[in-house]
Amino acid sequence: GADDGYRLWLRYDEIADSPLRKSYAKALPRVFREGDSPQLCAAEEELLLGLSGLLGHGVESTAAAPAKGLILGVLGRSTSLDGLLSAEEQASLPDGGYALIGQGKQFYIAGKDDRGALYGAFAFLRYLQRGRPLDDLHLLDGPRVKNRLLNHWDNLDGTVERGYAGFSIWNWHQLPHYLDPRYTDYARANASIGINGAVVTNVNAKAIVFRRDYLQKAAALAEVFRPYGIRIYLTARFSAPIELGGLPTADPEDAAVKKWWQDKASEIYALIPDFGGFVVKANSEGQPGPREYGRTHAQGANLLADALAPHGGIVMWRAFVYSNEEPVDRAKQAYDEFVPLDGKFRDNVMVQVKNGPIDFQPREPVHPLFGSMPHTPLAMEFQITKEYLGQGTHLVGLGKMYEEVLQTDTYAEGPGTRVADIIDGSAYGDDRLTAMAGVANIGTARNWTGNLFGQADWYTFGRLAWNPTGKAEDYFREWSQMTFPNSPTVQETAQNLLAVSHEACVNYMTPLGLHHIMGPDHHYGPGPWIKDMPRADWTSVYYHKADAEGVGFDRTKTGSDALEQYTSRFAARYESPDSCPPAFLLWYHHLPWDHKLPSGNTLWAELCYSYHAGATKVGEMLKNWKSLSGRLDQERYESVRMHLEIQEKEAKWWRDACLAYFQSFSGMPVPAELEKPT
Ligand code: GCW
Repeated sequence: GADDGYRLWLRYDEIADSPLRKSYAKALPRVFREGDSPQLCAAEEELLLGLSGLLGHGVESTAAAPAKGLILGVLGRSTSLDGLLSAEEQASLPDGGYALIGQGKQFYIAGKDDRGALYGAFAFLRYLQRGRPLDDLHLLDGPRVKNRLLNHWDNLDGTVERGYAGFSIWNWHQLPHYLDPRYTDYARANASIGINGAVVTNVNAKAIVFRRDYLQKAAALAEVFRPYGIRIYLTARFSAPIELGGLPTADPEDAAVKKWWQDKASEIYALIPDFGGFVVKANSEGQPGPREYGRTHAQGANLLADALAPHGGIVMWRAFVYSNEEPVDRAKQAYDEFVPLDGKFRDNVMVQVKNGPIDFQPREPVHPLFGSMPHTPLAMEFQITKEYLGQGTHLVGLGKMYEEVLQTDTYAEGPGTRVADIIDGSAYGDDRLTAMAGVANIGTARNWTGNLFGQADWYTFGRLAWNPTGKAEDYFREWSQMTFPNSPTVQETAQNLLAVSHEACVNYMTPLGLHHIMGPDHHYGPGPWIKDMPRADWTSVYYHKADAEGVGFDRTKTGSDALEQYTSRFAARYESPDSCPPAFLLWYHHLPWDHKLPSGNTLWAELCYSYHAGATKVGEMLKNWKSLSGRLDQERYESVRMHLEIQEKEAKWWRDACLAYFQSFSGMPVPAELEKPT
């Protein structure tokens, strides 16, 4: 039948393999929940929904522990779980952790706490959705990062900044009394991948969200989220004390300003007792901030942190700042501004850092702040929405990019200090405050993300926030199995598309370390020629610096020396053009067009081969998808096919536009074998 993708990866279609289905049905005739917290009740409800769907018949709950069936509870509180785990095992579970255990004819979902039970229920269902055997079930898991958040860049008027899946799902006009069932499904989907926080407003914030009626609306959302273990957060506009409070200043050292924020925090917590805290973009791209009063980012962050601290809230202060003055190298600015502040933030402040030093480019080196602020907890900010990666139309599995970043060795505490180790706190032996945030790609589109494969980016982000050392391919497999159940062929193809697409995108957009050469403002399509913008660092020519001699941004000692912001072990890999990995060559070096690469090709020829390889790969992706015609529902098949047709056309557009532009400088011919029309 028609399938609009609304159910995401929580489809719960009846399992087609009937021996498998029957074996599950035999093992799981009923469900018993011991305890009645809202999270346990939500977990049980999900189990009944999921089991009934997967098994093809109603599964019921019972009032006492069954001799045969599924038992759900919280360790230390539900007596039916007593003795289930060894003391050692139990102690190894972090908050939010769970155990899935099979013992004789009973199966247990044992949460370390209420949230853990909920995550365990979703993990158990995932197990069945993936057709895994129930024999000898003994699985312990828990989150390695404490705060796993979606950042919605959603405006109160319903538009979404850099959103490509329709409008905001938050209907502020109808809140707090009308609760769209979609809010519950949103919470279920997030809980299923362990997301435990939602920042529902744009970082380009409006003060009005702190007005009482808006806080009541936010409180209504918080109530829907609560059974699913999700806390609500809001973005704080730094000048709110002026705009909303009528004060003459927002100076963080002003007593009346401090009082205004304290009162506001108390008002918020009276309405939302588990309110998460504030995310702040200050003194960046026109947003107000402490610098206007000659104060530092630390003083600004601490003002809000002090207001939230008595209630247990946190501040996530963004490091995405760059000054109004024209910089020599924008990539260096956040580091210069924040490193001197290391150790000056309150205990409940995190600095939230984008994965790379420029801005969510198809590929960037890791941000130099990772590993450079040992006394400040750093939160990772990834983009799930694909602002610079083909937006709503291109299929680009972001998981590979997340993994590349998280696995990068910063050498900050010696070899083996991966970004993942900094994010989960293990690098410095301090995991009191850890976080990963993803800028959401969700909107009112019937399938939530517009592009069906955008669902995979949401899914993979959540799984990696839970375990930043995880492997993207494992999560691609899970998503594909759950999204296209009952068809291994479709699953394999989907998994493969996710695995190859990021590299393909980098190749047809910005190979060899090129960056920021897209169309202006909207950031869609090629625009290497862009040179007239209000700021030099919003142009393309600022970044590629192509001329008759060569191309690339010299960030070594002879140039901006951005490499100096990294550890010397890290920098050593990139310093010399001869040993610099080709993927970052033009990020760090300005090189002649005829520079010889290890492959034996000239730089110009390598650029041509890379652009062509990217476009060719998209052609293969389309062909592979088309081979699935008839193997899945027409609606999802067609939707992906049409998007891939666009992507194929636009990959060639990127290739041809960029090569023609760069050729006007290099004056060199495109290698003959690439000249065949495609
Ligand atoms: O990526 C850029 C976007 C802006 C965004 C900004 C930021 C929310 O183009 O739209 O604003 O980054 O992250 O603050």
